Amino acid sequence: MSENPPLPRAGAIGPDLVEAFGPSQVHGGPELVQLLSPEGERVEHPEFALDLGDDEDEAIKGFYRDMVLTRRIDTEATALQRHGELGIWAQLLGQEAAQIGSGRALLPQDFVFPTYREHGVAWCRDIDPLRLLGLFRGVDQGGWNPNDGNFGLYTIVIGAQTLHAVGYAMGMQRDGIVGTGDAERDGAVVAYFGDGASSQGDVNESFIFSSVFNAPVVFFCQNNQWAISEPIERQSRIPLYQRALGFGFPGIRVDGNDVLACYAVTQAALRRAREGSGPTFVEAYTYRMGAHTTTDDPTRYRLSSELEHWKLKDPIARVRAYLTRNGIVDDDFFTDIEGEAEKLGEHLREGCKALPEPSPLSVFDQVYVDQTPELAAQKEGFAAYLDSFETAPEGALSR
Ligand SMILES: Cc1ncc(C[n+]2csc(CCOP(=O)(O)OP(=O)(O)O)c2C)c(N)n1
Ligand SMILES: [Mg+2]
Repeated sequence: MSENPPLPRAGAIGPDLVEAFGPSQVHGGPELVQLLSPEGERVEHPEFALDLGDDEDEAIKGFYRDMVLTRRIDTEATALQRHGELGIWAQLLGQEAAQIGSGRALLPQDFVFPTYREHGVAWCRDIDPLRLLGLFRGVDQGGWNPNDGNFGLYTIVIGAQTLHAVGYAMGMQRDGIVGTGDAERDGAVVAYFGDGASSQGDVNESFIFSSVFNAPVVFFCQNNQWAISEPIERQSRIPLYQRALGFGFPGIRVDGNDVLACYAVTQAALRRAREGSGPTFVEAYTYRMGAHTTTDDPTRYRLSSELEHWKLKDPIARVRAYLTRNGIVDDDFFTDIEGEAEKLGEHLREGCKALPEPSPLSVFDQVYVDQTPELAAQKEGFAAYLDSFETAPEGALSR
């Protein structure tokens, strides 16, 4: 934890702004794009209309289901870690709207570069959540094929995936699948990262490359207010989205707990990228309600009143309020989803324990597409070493 004198938490966007402009700057400020209030009331925004196709109610019901099931994946995985079945788990509690809203704005031809917390986006890309557990159980080196669902592997090295994203987007430009006017083919890339990552050199270099090469990228930053124990005040003196202007592309701050606004803003940014107009920075203003990971104890560095404040902005509760208040669903709708969540929980609990243990030699098989002679020799040597045991050493995996 930092030894520096504490900065005021007011506004979480730099004390000077709140001092200069007053309470309107607190908690996101007036620039925050919102389409659904924390009380579940629809509000309009002059620049971002909600375009959910023919059946808006059905789409919003779908978002609700996605968010509830994603939260269930998260709570089951957390419990599995507590039972010793996973080595670690990175919770997304509180960030469901940011992930489902942005994830559902993607088209099949878009490509995603996630961090380690994007379980909701993985859900939108049809990645079996059991595959996420394989990684956190330590029985898999990646979990899924990135070409299935155009969803890259989880990246633990903070910010590194933004470089991969820009490189991939520039490749798409060279493949001629950006800005052709063919809506079935034109694609874009979304790079997910956090508020803490915004301070990394890699991320800032990505901004520059994407800007000067006009790469089709949406930088989707989930500002969950914390980078482990470092608060947002230690990352920026201005709202994060305002940084984009300095790099030469637009930045937008959206209510990250509002699934409708996250959908609308990401959709607009993706459309812009696909049509060849370059990158956009989206700052989803949200909150990490859980711990950084299961190894972390947030009560050591933040006040419970902060969490209580954000609980009132819960991303799932506001959609539930909207659906109920407007008579769009009845109780059966919620009961059915609860039943689905139970089944999903079972799938995860049973499936996790049944995940196959990897052979120690498999580590040599997925380094290169074609095995190199050097690696083949190393594999042979390691196999001979394993064979030298009359009985397998305790705890060792069988070949
Ligand atoms: C290059 C690098 N430096 C440090 C770390 C250790 N680390 C893991 S998570 C994290 C904080 C990231 O915070 P943020 O970008 O806000 O994402 P969040 O975890 O809040 O989603 C750090 C410093 C790392 N994984 N990689
Ligand atoms: Mg963060």
